[in-house]
Amino acid sequence: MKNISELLKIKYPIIQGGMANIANHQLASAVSNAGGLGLIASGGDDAETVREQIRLCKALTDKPFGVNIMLMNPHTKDIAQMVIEERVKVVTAGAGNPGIYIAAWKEAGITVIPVMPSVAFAIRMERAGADAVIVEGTEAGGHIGELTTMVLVPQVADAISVPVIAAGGIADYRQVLAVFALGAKGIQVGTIFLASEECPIHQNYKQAIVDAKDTATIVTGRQIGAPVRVLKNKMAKEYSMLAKQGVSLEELEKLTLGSLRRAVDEGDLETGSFMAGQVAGMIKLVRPVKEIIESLFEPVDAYKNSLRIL
Ligand code: TUI
Repeated sequence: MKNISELLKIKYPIIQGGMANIANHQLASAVSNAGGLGLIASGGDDAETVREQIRLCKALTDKPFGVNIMLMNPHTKDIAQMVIEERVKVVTAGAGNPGIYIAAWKEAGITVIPVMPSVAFAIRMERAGADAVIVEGTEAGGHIGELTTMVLVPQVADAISVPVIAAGGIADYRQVLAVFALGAKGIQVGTIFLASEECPIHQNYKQAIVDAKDTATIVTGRQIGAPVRVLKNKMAKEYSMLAKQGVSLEELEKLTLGSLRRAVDEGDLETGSFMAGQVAGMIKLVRPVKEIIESLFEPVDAYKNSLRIL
């Protein structure tokens, strides 16, 4: 089995999460230049908006980077075609089933990495031609599944033969060691990059991550099958109330993406939706992307001989 660094032609086996409305060319190029795989998030954007970000990213790095496709996006079909035209190297796809696009992406030489919340879906995606899978535990921020990283990673690693990339609950080198021990060959992290100098979000959002305690996040919308993890605030309570009242999934998506923009662009602490993983409680500093990546892996190098697992 190829390791993740070889598969993606990167220095460290780390992918930056495809955070909607946040992960633009600026963050993606910083991560790729620091030796990870940066991702441009498509969120709810149209294909031309994402194409522009890809071109801006190409101008800032000659290293590989990828595009994350959020499959609930109504523009998914156009974006799926556009990434082929733009010769994007890697596509990650979450919040749905990318099955119908995989053959065309593979044909175009794209490395395809779907995000999964369950073993059954991982088996289906391996059969459909996925090159690797991202296994995302419920500790993660944003739209999540039910199972924890601790429980899901070893089960998926046992069930498939393509490499597993663990996501959800990773913000320091101990958690990197833990997921490698569980069978992962790489990591995807999002929340820790929110607290990076290069992350293009409002200062209030970064400060909210730095200030967060262990119990700072809650999951909204679980009752209606649209669980989204955010920092607790007035907006989170309102969202929960609306979800209980049976507002449609489409309405809730609009509300979520609208309020995410208020968090990201305006730093609106009351009505913004500050998506974040449980690890927000561990993050104490805003640092450059390069320093974050090195801090995740350099201690791992020092420990790996004694642990013999990497
Ligand atoms: O997609 C994410 N995280 C996200 S997307 C997002 S933007 C958004 N805002 C409001 C509503 C919806 C989205 C914010 N955070 N993570 C990847 C992920 N994928 N987590 C869970 C899944 C997933 C869930 C079900 C993947 C596949 C799936 O089912 C596939 C099937 O057909 O069984």
